[in-house]
Amino acid sequence: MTNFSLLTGWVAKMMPTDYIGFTFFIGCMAMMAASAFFFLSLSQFDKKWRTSVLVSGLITFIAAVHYFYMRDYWSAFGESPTFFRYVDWVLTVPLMCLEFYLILKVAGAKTSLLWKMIGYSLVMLVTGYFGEAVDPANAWLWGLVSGLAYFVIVYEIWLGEASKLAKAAGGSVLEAHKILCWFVLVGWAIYPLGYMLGTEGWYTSMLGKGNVDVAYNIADAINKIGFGLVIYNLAVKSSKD
Ligand SMILES: *C/C=C(C)/C=C/C=C(C)/C=C/C1=C(C)CCCC1(C)C
Repeated sequence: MTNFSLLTGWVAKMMPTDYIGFTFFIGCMAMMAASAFFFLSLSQFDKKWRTSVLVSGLITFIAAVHYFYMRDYWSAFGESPTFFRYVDWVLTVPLMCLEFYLILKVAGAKTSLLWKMIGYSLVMLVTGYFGEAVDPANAWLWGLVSGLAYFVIVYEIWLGEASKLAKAAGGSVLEAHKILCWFVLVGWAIYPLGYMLGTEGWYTSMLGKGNVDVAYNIADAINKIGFGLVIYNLAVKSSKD
């Protein structure tokens, strides 16, 4: 009996119909595989690209660890692991800002750009956390503030200082920057949608209630692994020429 509970303590039971749990499980494996891929590819690149690919690997690796906990939390409590979710984002989104900065360094990006982007993303995430976990009665208001910070990020990379630097860099950096911009505009937009499905607000009558975790898990896979692959691709191209 003791052995049995010890065992079940290690591996929580997964119901075959638990589709949300399934996406946590797949997320865990995908993030792990992506990390191995990025880390093991490092030696093939020029020194100046290694840091960027390393950061891609760190993003998926940090996510893999959080997915391990989130999967477990979900199967134990059947609730959204909101806390782990936001800890993951607070670590990985600034690393994605770092990716923008690193590739734009060739055109003379300054650290002030990096801190600005990290600042916006922290406002976006902290207010999102307040709306989901601390003050859900005003979820729409927190979501609005978070959404504004998100638009500032979109503006910065599409039209602001970052976009000017990308144009100055030209070539494969500009190409990669453009794809990353699309990730932020389209891929990141899944998160506010998930948020509206998971919280109560004026939008609930239009969208209904849905499962926030499926939306977030799909978005994470697209954004963390896809984003990393864009950087990987840039490093492959630039190490050749
Ligand atoms: C790897 C994790 C990533 C790229 C997470 C990104 C998260 C967002 C872009 C979240 C945005 C939100 C809003 C724009 C409004 C509602 C609250 C959030 C935090 C879900």
